[in-house]
Amino acid sequence: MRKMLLATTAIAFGLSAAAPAFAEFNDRNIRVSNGINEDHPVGNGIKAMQACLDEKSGGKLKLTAFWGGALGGDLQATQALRSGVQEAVVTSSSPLVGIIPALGVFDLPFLFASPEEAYQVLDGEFGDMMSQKLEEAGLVNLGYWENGFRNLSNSVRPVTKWEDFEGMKVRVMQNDIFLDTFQNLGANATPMAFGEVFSALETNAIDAQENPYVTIDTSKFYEVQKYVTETNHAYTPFLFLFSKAIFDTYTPEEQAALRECAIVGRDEERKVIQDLNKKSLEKIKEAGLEVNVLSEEEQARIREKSMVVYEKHKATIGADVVDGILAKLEEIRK
Ligand code: TF8
Repeated sequence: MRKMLLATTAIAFGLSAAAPAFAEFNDRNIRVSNGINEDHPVGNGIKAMQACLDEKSGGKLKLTAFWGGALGGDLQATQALRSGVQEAVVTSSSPLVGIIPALGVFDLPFLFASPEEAYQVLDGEFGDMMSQKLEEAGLVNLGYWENGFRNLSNSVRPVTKWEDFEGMKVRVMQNDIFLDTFQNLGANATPMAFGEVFSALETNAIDAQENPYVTIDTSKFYEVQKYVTETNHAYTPFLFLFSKAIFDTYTPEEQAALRECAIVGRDEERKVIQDLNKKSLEKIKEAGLEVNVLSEEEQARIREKSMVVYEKHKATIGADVVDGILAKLEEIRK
């Protein structure tokens, strides 16, 4: 009897030890909305994130990515997260300033001077502080992925100095800081959702747009543009946002896996961008576009002319936020 009991205990014990190691994980289908296309480095990031999730959750946490704005534009998708009807989005911070004005700090012209500098600010305390504000708006920021340094493309003339912007119809994101930056340079700036940009360029409803090389490449803007100028006028981050309403229903293990794997994905995405940037520029040139790099002198003139935008938007962004990031950058640059 005693022997039998022992044996049963051993079996029960053995069973529980062999019980699924992923009991803390439920089958989850996580829809991730993207405005850009799958061949953008975000695609590589999502793959790396999925591999990490597979390992941690035994295949239970599944990302299903949607591309090319199939689930709506950045803003629309973000609102779907806030109301708890969609899980995730990879979005630029810029179209979200109507929800969280402080995010406008990243739109200030010529704020960051290098990707490394941006990573230090975004992956550190300052980035955490902004994530806190996002959380208050119902959005869990799983990490700062990269959109990157933005350059100008247009169909009318080479831009080599700020005077060349005069009267140019430039599409800007739905964001007053970008609007003012280009208005201030003499352009006729038009806010527009990303999904409308290609056809607006194609029909000449607008002359110009500004985005990183990898986007000019993967969204095929080079097919409908003639000139590119490396302006590096702003570095915009991507946010990997999760619906807080949905996130809060997940187990702590699921939440931790998502947070950790989003960082694995981020690192892969940033790495691929660095490589693709050069290849995209080559592709743009091969497509026959004329590429200009602003001289240091012209870059300095544009930067100086753009500084009025900082003062104009400081109160809306929050003086503490603007002063905070400038102090941090000063510290990094020492
Ligand atoms: C823009 C942004 C976009 C991204 C993308 C739609 O120009 O840079 O490329 O936010 O997700 O609107």
